[in-house]
Amino acid sequence: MLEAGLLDLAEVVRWDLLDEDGQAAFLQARAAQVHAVVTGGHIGCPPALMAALPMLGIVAINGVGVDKVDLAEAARRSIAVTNTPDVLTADVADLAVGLIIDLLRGVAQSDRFVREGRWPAGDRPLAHRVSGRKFGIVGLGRIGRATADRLAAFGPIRYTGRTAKNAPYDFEPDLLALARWADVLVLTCPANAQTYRLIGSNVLDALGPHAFLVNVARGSVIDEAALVEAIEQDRIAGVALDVFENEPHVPDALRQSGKVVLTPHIASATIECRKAMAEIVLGNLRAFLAGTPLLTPVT
Ligand code: 8YV
Repeated sequence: MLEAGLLDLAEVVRWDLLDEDGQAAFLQARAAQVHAVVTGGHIGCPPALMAALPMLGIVAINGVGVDKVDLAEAARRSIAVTNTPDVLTADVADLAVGLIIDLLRGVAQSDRFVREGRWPAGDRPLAHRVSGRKFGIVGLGRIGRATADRLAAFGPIRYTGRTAKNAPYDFEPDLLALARWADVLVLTCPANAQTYRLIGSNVLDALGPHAFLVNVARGSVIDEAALVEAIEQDRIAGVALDVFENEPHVPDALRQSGKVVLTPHIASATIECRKAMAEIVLGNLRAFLAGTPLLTPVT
């Protein structure tokens, strides 16, 4: 979808498909011919690449997260940065709800149980009720709000973040207090210096052995080593993760634990969403090439 549209606009070089030597050779021969970088939210534009492209005018992110682009450096060099807000909100919120239901009810595990022919030997152990649970949201931005609105059908909602929002949910400024209250803590905050490894052993212990954690934000928001330890020591009931510290690599301890539901960063990966995201990326690039106002500049 996106790549086909890009080919209509300009020459496209797939940087991610070049090996180290190929990347070095490309930069040596053609660095000054690159005017735009198109990238994913969780990939961004590495500082060394940005520095190596003297004519770079735009970094067009095919995603909402801007954490992997040095915005200050981009501003200093007058490089525009765009992202794709709004169009992915519903899909990410939908997946958060799906992960919660899977985590508490054991949907994926039950599927494996049937497929592997284990049913005739006996029923699955009982799972956990979703309805009536208390849901804590970390970051009530667009995605957090959409997630909260869906979860309000299941149980009470409280949220934390930098400031109280105009929302029909209780604001809890103290993350630890929110974790102590919640049965399910859902991470929907942006990745930045303030949220780096925000969820460490103190928050995991505030959640406790009967509570669950869901991450559809960024891997960097959780201290993954602390999480592995909490899972191995039964200090938390279960975890569902769509994002990881070092994607696409997932620690063995997470892959092997029966308390963990894993998805490979698919929150925005629907045909409808990716089509809408691609249209915004292409719209921004067309505007950049035409010198007209960008559709969704990151400010
Ligand atoms: C996308 C994301 O998977 O929006 C983001 O920041 O991380 C994801 O929704 C990714 O950007 C797709 O390229």
